[in-house]
Amino acid sequence: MNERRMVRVSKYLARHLRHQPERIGLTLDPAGWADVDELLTAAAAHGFPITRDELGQVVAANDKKRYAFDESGKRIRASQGHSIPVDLGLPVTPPPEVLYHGTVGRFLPMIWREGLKPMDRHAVHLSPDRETATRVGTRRGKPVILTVDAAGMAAAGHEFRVSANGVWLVDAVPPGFLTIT
Ligand code: HQG
Repeated sequence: MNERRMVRVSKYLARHLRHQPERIGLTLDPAGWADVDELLTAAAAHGFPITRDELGQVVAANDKKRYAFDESGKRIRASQGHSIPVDLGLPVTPPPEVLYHGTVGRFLPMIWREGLKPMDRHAVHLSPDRETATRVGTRRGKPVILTVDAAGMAAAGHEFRVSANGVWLVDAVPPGFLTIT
């Protein structure tokens, strides 16, 4: 499977496992799981056939480990990034002292005013290191890295969860916990 095909399949999965399962008649359970056979059948029926082997390769080799099978291998879900409501069932986890958020300058006036909001997703995504945050910010332009006082937020009662692929999730980050470095 070449890189181009890998990216195409990954984007197709993102669309239907995070955002619009109904577009191909797929139903996710409340934790975001789709039945693998149903997914492959629905994709083929909607003009985008994927083999079981390709699916396995995308799950295993995807650069960010965006997707995961359940223990039986019969179900698949996105590890994070949903816009549809899902309860991933992740436990509340004490975060590291600081986490990072990569964004771009044009969002800063709003961010200083209202903090980080989930926007179209169901959680704010934070990165454990600056390199990852830089990659996230670069998607939108010249990256600006914000440092989040995660320990301070946790002490103030904010709940953090970490996805299967290492993305830290929180409902919101008030401006008082943000600094630019
Ligand atoms: C910004 C990708 C104005 C925020 C990445 C971001 C990540 C505000 C954008 C994952 C704001 C939302 C998530 C406010 C936040 N006013 N702008 N109050 N609060 N923003 O894509 O964190 O490839 O939903 O800074 O690698 O960029 O999809 O979030 O620029 O892990 O797996 O609003 O998506 O992963 O954008 O990225 P997003 P994100 P995948």
